[in-house]
Amino acid sequence: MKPKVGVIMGSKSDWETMQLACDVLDELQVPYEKKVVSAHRTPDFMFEYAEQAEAKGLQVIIAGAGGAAHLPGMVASKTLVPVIGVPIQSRALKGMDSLLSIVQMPGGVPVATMAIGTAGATNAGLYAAQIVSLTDDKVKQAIASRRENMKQIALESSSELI
Ligand code: RP5
Repeated sequence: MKPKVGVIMGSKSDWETMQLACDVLDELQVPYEKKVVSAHRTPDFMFEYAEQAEAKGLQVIIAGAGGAAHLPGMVASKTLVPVIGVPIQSRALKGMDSLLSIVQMPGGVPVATMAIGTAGATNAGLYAAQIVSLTDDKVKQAIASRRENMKQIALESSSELI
């Protein structure tokens, strides 16, 4: 199936976090592709990827990066496909560097910035699926049943309090 979501990350070392976004997309049966695309190590490839995203049929791009995390913003500057940024939890500054690099976009070029680390990656997968679900009822149903499941688990967790 043709990918509807592009999951990109600045380095293979980001995969441990970014695989959580892919897990959600797998669970909700949203077709996606995943690639290492680096703003600093492969800048030409980054621009090519962004420029071709729409024609390839991507409806949304999830971009994870850490440290001087320029990937989401630079990709957003070269495409009208919505970009979701995931700040990777860096070792030196615990992801505050990544968060601030991604979230402080100048007015006019938006990036939907998620939380630092694993929660951000999971929510990026869900947010991307919600964008896809605007034109795909099967995905909408899958998201609704995931929410319902989460609600039941939370309600039942009261009985586990000791
Ligand atoms: C960023 O630099 C990547 O997104 C990664 O989070 C960080 C460190 O990359 P490696 O040195 O581990 O490849 O571009």
